[in-house]
Amino acid sequence: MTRNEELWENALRVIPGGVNSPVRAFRAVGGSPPFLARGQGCRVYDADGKEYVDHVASWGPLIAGHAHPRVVEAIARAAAGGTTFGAPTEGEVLLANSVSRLVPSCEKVRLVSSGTEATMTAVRLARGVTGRDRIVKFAGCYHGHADSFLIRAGSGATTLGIPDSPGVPRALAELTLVARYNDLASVRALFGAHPDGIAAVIVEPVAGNMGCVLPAPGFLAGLRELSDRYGALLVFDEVITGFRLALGGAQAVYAVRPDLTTLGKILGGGLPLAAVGGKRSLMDQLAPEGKVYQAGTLSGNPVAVAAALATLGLLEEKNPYRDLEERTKSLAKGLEDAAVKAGIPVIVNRAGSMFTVFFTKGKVTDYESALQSDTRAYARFFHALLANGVYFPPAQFEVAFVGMAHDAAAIDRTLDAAAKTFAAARG
Ligand code: KE4
Repeated sequence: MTRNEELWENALRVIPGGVNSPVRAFRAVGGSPPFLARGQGCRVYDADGKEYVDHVASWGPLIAGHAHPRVVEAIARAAAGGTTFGAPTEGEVLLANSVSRLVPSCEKVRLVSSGTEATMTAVRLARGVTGRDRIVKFAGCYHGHADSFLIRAGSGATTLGIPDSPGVPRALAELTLVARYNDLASVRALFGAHPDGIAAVIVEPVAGNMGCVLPAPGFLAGLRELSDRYGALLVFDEVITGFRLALGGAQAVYAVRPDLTTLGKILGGGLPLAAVGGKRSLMDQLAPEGKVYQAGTLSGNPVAVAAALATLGLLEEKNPYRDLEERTKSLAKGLEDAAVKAGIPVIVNRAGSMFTVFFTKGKVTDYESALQSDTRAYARFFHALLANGVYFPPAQFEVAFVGMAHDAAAIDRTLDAAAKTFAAARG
């Protein structure tokens, strides 16, 4: 029995599904996951010592790669001075100022420990400020696992076939209205039905949780206009796209300014840290300044803040976005060319350095079209890459990433593995 198999058997006995987050369990692709023991740059190593080029990047945070020396050093230095105080620290002020400078719509920032906490806070704040109860989300978008979001949710909820989770009270679920991504008419209809009842529209400005789906021209601006017309807040969930697509996130790329923004993943540099930010007039409604309550023992944790400051410092200094765009564009084209050569229907959707290989013929522009993908073909693709030392997301409805540490040798290995995989699939 390999070490991976031993660990898996033990994990299944003591952890639900053997994992601490469902998408890690390989349910969508079959088989059992390797236990990762170490990461360095763009490579990870499993419990049996096998090396993989990592395109999961812990589902997005590791734009600077695994164990970046400057991040590790910042963490070690912070930890040596104490790991948490439950009191204000200088680092939190420095980080809030950096976020506000890089994402100007975030005039004020509240730090939390996960993307779910950030989106949960944003929706409670919107409801508290507007006095309205309904929210609009989009089928296939995933905003973490707070009750109001587990309605037609993407990511692991779709992967596991539970986009509407048991345990969410019907009375609450009914307050989440679901629109179709890239379909402004579906949003207009919901506002028409509830002209004074919608507190917020929450959207992934580039979707990552139905696989990568880009906003159609005018879609985000249309949401801005509708939200303004009906007095709802526009919330950009930039937990994936924040600091991924640009230093200013998707809102900088698409030049649409939301009322509230949620950030996470890259912001924490690999440690548990996320944030909600927005207009001063809105953020000051949060306790203790305002009455909308929100709290967290480890919110703004000094070690996580140190990782965040080191990561944002790296991104500002290196400004890797043009290079990441070019390298990811070239990888995406190589993957598509290899599939076409083998006669396999594949569409690669890409935004910056996030992308998804969809096994489908038609364009993927929303949840319905994403669900047309051949998830069994994706599973075969995934395992063939894994066997060749390339680690892709273990689910069709996720995004893969290229980071600063993906060197030419890593990209070549991914392309070679994909070409071999497609050729073998052609038979
Ligand atoms: P967390 O609570 O997992 O930190 O963040 C929730 C969240 C919020 N918003 C967006 C746009 C997100 O993508 C996420 C989390 N993403 C998934 C993967 N697509 C996290 C991986 C997992 O669930 O283990």
